[in-house]
Amino acid sequence: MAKLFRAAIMGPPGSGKGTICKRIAQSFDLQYLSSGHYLRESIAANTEAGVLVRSYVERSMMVPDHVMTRLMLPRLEQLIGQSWLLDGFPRTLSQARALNSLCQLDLVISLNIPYETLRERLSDRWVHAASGRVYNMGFNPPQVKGKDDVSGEALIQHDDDKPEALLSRLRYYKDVAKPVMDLYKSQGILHAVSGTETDRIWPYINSLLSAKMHMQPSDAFQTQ
Ligand code: G5P
Repeated sequence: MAKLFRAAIMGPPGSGKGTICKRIAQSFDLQYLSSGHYLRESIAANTEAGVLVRSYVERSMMVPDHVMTRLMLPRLEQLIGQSWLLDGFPRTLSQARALNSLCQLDLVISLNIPYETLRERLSDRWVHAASGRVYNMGFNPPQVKGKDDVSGEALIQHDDDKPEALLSRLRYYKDVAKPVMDLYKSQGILHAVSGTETDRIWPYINSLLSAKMHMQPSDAFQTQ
């Protein structure tokens, strides 16, 4: 039977979850599921759920747990028998419990990035609204200032990336994430990674994943 590996990345807004997940997915050939991506997709589709979701995401509020689990769990159910990586889900204890009832994670990486770094990054972040492509004027700037590389359309900055909104998002993140991290710590699968630069954190995450994925099935993998 195939060896399976299931991992999740947690971290505050701007901690680099998306950037790191894309690197992991590419390097380790894992399916990559981003809660933010699926939320934006449902908003763009303008479904009943999308309209509801928009009212939360636009105000940078957490989407209710029952909406999130309904959005994410069916996608994971379709991936039974495959290895995957979750970005931004679970974020609350209720989401973590719902996920646990479907399957057991092998590894959870928590990104621990100082507030000042997050503030600097997000105030420099610009996005292409239609596709969700993200740029950072210092780290990964667009080829033409203010324009999306693929469509050439204008980039925008989210209101919730401005400093006053960011501080309250980060406080809220800490409160909600703590019991989730406690749960994964008690299961022995939580690895916290601290740093200010994705390029410096990446080698550590790369070795961690390599070590976990090369363990014997009885040590690291489930076969479901
Ligand atoms: P998202 O889309 O999951 P957030 O707010 O959790 O949104 P965000 O802001 O997208 O996460 P990230 O993925 O952690 O951040 O980080 P990133 O986008 O890779 O990097 C941030 C910026 O820093 C980018 O510009 C990047 O280029 C740059 N960068 C990365 N590394 C470096 C570096 O080393 N140096 C520098 N200088 N720059 C760097 O969710 C959106 C909304 O959906 C809802 C919430 O409302 C959320 O706000 N939501 C949920 N609600 C409830 N439950 C859930 N499970 C939910 N999931 C999403």
